[in-house]
Amino acid sequence: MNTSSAAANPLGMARALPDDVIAHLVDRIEAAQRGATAIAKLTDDFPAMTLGDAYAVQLALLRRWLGQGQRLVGWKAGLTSKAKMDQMGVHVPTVGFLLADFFRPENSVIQTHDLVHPRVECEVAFVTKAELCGPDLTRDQVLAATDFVVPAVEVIDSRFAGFKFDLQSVVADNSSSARYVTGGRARLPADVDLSTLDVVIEKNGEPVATGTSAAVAGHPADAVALVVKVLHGIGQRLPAGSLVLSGGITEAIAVQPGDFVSARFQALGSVSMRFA
Ligand code: OOG
Ligand code: MG
Repeated sequence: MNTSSAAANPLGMARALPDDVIAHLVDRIEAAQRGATAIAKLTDDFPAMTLGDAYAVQLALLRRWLGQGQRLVGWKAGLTSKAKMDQMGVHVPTVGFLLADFFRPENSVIQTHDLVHPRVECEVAFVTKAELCGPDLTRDQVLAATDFVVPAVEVIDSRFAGFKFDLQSVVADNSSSARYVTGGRARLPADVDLSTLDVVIEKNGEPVATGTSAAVAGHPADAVALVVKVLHGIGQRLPAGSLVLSGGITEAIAVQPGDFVSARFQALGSVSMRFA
């Protein structure tokens, strides 16, 4: 990836805050993520913060993690469905990075002591086989560059008190990324109609949310194109072999220690986990 400081000054996304304030905000976010502590949203103290500043914080945080030996495995779309946008009160899609450390295997026990207030959401995940870049990829270009799709559950965890934030704050907080679980059945994109997959999230055996994959940007591949477009705006490309989470299809569901969660995807099988 391009991690030069030029990339931290996103193309077309004006910056308002000076570099020392960006560095201070990276410290705040890193401390909240490491300590699993809720903090006030960043715009409370820095109301002039722009979306460009927010992505500068996110990319600086990524550089920091990579410098500590973490590995980037891909990117996620945030707030690509109406259900998610309405739940969070933020109506602009975002991106966040995915580190190898965020991964948890299917059917594993996910600890909550190192999370603030986790929520689960079900998403179609893409694994790419060719580089994707640019501001206006088509659905077909995304599908042609897709190696396979696989069902996923993302465990999001806002570091902001009450899980309440605005666009700038959530982007700086890496779009609430925390954990993700892939599982079920991997399929070739040509073998499934990705626009009409029904999904159900079950918690402790009860259905708690239902939706259909068209909810994310009209088609999950369009959500991937959106991710690539935002990446283009912040000077990044999506390399071959990336994992992309295309965004929560339904509203996110809060989980507590002891909860058993299973997300069932039409044609893709299910992804289950327990929280402790
Ligand atoms: C922001 C992250 C949203 C999704 O799939 O929409 C997200 C949040 O809701 O905390 O990951
Ligand atoms: Mg998500």
